[in-house]
Amino acid sequence: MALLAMAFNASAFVQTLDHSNMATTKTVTFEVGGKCDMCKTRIEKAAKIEGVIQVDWNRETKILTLTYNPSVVTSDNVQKNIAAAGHDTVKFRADDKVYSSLPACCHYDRIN
Ligand SMILES: [Cu+2]
Repeated sequence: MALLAMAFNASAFVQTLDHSNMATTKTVTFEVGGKCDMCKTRIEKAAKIEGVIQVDWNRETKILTLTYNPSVVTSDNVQKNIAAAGHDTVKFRADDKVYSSLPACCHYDRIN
């Protein structure tokens, strides 16, 4: 029983570290083209690559807030992955073919 409690506490501790160690995380914001809630899901899924801690895309402002570990991943890596999913970012333009294959409701105004 004591052993079980210890194992449980240990995993909770690791999780806390991931989110509170500010020295190793960086938060940036940048614009990402998108339109609806489907876009939000797609953008945030594409942004969640290794080293990304938290991601939130605001449908109204088109601003993505990204918290990541800069020793694992860069903002450019994340932006490239978002563009590959069909969404323009400030730095990378999505492939026209991928953009065209998005559902009609997702055809946002291109920003790049
Ligand atoms: Cu959409």
